[in-house]
Amino acid sequence: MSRVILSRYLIEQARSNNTPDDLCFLIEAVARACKEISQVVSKGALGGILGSMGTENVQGEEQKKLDVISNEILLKANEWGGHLAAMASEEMGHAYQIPRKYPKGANLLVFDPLDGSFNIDITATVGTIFSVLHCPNEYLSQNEVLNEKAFLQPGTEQVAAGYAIYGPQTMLILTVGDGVQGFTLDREIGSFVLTHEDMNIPASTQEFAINMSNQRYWEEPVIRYVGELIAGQDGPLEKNFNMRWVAAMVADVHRILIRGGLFMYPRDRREPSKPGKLRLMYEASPMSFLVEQAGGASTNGYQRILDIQPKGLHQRVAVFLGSKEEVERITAYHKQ
Ligand code: FBP
Repeated sequence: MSRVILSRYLIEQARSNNTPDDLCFLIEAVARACKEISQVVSKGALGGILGSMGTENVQGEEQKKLDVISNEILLKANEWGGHLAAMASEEMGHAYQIPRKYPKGANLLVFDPLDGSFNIDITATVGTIFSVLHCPNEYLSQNEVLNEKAFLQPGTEQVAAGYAIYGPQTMLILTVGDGVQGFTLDREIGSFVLTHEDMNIPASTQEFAINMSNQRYWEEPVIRYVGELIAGQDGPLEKNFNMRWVAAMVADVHRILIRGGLFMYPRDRREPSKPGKLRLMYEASPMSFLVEQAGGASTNGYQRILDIQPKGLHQRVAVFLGSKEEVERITAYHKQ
């Protein structure tokens, strides 16, 4: 069987699914940047790129060298293409304006350049998460600074989303709204090859992912539900569950896309003003688009994450995503 590489998949999508050409070119540019990030990440200590920058990002979080390097790689790979009105990222306080010397386009690219940063120094899996939106016409102008309100659209408005995962293999997982496709990087030819067509999340599961060390800070519905998971076949769920926590959302979500499961990062009482740890625009929203396209579900405990109207670029949200049966159960507990 002839191998389908990313370029062919995108060209066939443009032909059969009316995926716009500029979106296909944009995704190719993001994929190229992820290949470069994969190479840089794999150098580790040999590349002098481990450890901290000694700076903080807009979230007040320590910036790893690779956070900043990955952010730069994505900016430089995408700023010249003419497909973007602006970019935004976890590592930048404000939107990145396309330099005047380059043409602007009608898409917006939002990303977490390196998700799972605290896994870098221990050579555990990390990844890149990205989301593509259309820039509303009222914000489109070749000459003016883009108002970052243009980004503040609910996740249902995404035209594409995906992640690269830098693990034993480097993979690109992508949706353009026509299911979820998985591509594995063939380093010998430098191409992403379609290896996982139409990925699907089983509706039921026996595996969950949560950081248990936060248990004393959880709200009642989460305490109740995780207690039932741990009670296993002797409890109300009448089946045993396994637990995983890779501490890199891309890895936990990838496992769920491969074999099902439930990923939870609830809000907790450590910082009651924060609705959760994970960011809506460039973590929860793109991952929710992928999960729903693969037949799963994703809520913040009360509503569909894709329906949330963002109020800020770096807004945080509680996340319960994965196998539909369990997402519906934990969401029902929040509503009781
Ligand atoms: P970063 O984007 O700063 O890495 O934070 C997000 C994240 O690393 C997720 O990828 C992961 O699921 C979560 O934080 C792990 O949080 P914790 O370290 O509290 O378990």
